Amino acid sequence: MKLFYAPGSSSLLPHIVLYEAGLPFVAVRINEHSKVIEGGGDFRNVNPLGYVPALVLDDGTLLTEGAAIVQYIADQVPSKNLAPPNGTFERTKLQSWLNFCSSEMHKGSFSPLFYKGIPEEPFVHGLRHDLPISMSISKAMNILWDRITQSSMPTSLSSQTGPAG
Ligand SMILES: N[C@@H](CCC(=O)N[C@@H](CS)C(=O)NCC(=O)O)C(=O)O
Repeated sequence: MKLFYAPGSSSLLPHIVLYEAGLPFVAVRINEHSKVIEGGGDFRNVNPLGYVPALVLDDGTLLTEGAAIVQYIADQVPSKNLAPPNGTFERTKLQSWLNFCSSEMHKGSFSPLFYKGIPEEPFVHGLRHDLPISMSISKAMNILWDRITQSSMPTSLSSQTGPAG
């Protein structure tokens, strides 16, 4: 397997899970802005969507979306108990958290901070563009923090209730 990653990005999640799984893989670094693969090549020829993480299986199949990739990896090594078995409610709760992290936190809250065109000036056309971003971050972080502090430290997100309680 090949994991295409960029430092300081959400590709850290499947990177960690691959180590936890103990599966052999090659980590291939890309520049997320220029889309150049370290060692040569255009990353868009690997993943036309242009973003990491991207996992290329040994048969050449491409898998994208962090939430799906980590579950795929976990399912390769059921003995490691990295995720509850498919079809159980525990698995559904894990999926609930993963979806919360990728939508509410990642794309909904933090991604806008990395847009190159984001203006320094908080007012654009008379509207404050920074408020929705900071409110979204604050809401998502509070939900996550509440869940973590309401219980003893979780060994896995699936052992907790979902984001809604
Ligand atoms: N929906 C994707 C989003 C992945 C994503 O936004 N990756 C960022 C790094 S954290 C990226 O590669 N951005 C560069 C781009 O979108 O061109 C997922 O959940 O895996």
